[in-house]
Amino acid sequence: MGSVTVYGPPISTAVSRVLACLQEKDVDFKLVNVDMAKGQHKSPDYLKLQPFGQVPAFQDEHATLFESRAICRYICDKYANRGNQSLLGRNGGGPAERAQVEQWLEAESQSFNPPSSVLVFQLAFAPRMGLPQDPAAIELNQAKLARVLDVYERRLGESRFLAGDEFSLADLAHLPNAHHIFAARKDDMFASRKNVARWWEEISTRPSWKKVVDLYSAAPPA
Ligand SMILES: N[C@@H](CCC(=O)N[C@@H](CS)C(=O)NCC(=O)O)C(=O)O
Repeated sequence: MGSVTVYGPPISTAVSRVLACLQEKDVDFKLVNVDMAKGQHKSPDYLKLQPFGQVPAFQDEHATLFESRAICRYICDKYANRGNQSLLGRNGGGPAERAQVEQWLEAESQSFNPPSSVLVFQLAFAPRMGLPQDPAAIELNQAKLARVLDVYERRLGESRFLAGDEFSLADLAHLPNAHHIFAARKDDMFASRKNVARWWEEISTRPSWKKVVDLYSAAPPA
């Protein structure tokens, strides 16, 4: 197997999404830190890997990629026979099963991520960076996220995981933002919804995710 390199601090949500996928797929990787406090993510060399100057960037012998969710899809396709083999739907599950995963991956990216990433910044990273919090942004995005979680609550009353009865990339993609919201003691948004709380308990205690959280350190926020 060729070597896989991920560039970026593991505590960054988009980086840890890719790391969670690699752990779930049991693929070895090298992690290269990018010192964002020093602006390394905007350096000419780094921009050759990630033209928007963001983390993560990803490289293996065949591809140089950015965008965490696209990287995760690539890892699942390329390492189809390794680790968890149903992250994009079960083998033989067909297009309808894959489409369910894609649908909920899009829901994560288009509906869950916008309010939750504002909350992650406001609640987790702004304090670490010594920046003031914006109470109006927190309130607005908590309300937006609550509406998304109401939809999840109904869905998770019908199935064990978002795309069906198997853990998939769609569930995995939620782990980083949800982790930071929990760490900031905003867990009541999840705990007050029975099915969401059950789902979160199940996905956040997977060994693959625990290994990613173990990589979090006093690294600068991203
Ligand atoms: N949609 C991108 C988002 C990447 C992103 O926003 N990364 C943040 C850290 S989580 C970053 O690099 N921020 C620094 C910047 O935008 O200058 C992905 O999923 O990879």
